[in-house]
Amino acid sequence: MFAKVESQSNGIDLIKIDNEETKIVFTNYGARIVSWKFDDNNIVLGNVVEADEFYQENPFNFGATIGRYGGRIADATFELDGKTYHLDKNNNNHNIHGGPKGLDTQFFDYEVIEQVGQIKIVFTTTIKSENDHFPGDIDLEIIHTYDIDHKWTIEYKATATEKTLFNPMNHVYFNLNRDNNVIDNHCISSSKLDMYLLDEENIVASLEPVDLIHKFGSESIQFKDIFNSEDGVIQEQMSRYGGIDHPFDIGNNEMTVENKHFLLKVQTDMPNVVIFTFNDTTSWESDFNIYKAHSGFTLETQCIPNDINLLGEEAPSIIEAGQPYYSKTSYKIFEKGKEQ
Ligand code: G6D
Repeated sequence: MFAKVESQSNGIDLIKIDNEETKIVFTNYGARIVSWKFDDNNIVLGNVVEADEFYQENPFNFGATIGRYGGRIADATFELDGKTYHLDKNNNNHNIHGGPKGLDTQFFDYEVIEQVGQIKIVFTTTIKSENDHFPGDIDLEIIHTYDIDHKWTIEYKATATEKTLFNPMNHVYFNLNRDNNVIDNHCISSSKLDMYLLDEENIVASLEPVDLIHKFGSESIQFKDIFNSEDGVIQEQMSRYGGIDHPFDIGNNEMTVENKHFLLKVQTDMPNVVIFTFNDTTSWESDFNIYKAHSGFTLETQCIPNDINLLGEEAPSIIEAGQPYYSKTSYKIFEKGKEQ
């Protein structure tokens, strides 16, 4: 197992890790994952060859670290300790993914650490209140670790100068199909799959989620069965969004997604997973845009978006000044029919 760094233009470095059967690539631009291959099969969406042009244009946040706040904050406004904060509106009337100067647009410092059986890349930056208008600056370390049994782990370590919101996640899109065809055939599984419903503008409408395991009578559900559900409530949501763009509660902090070739296991200490099935790919006018609806799906491990407006002082995304923050998510890929 070894790592090498390749510099492209625009300050973009690619950090390429080779673990024989699998290969994974990260970049300092947005501390993002660019590529993950099992033999010749791309299991994530990205562009290694023209990363320096592709990522600065791509509006879909491919593989990026998202923060300081993942998802939408309704009306780009929230209250904390009696003070009202106004954020940039970069999604209709709302703030999404931390605003236009979010972590996905930042160049990170980084260090590559090669250890026995694993390689770590430690990315560091400071999130500045003057850039995103949330209270407080945050010193942030994001550690991507790749280990010999094909597991990618992301750890977030942060400390804020003031009480603030912090809700980071990674916006990687997976596609486990060998032919990269749409992900409708993938199955999601967990001991709990409770889906929160959204209003007309993608904002969580109620804190009473729909129990999909109960609705479908199984802990393992194909995306296409959700997309084509005849259940009135689910059907309304699917036709509004063209697929899934919803937060979930999962069971025992883990879930899997699989097709007939691969199984992806996700473990997280974050309270929710937002699943987004890349429902509308048309907004990017570029020769790079080769994507159709459902070309991939995300598993954004985070606190429920807009938690501050839904839960006030109880919002899990609130962090206190000077108190170390830590969270961890891992994604492990298995090729079916092989012992690992
Ligand atoms: C997120 O939930 C959102 C989507 O609505 C958005 O389009 C995407 O990021 C870029 O997953």
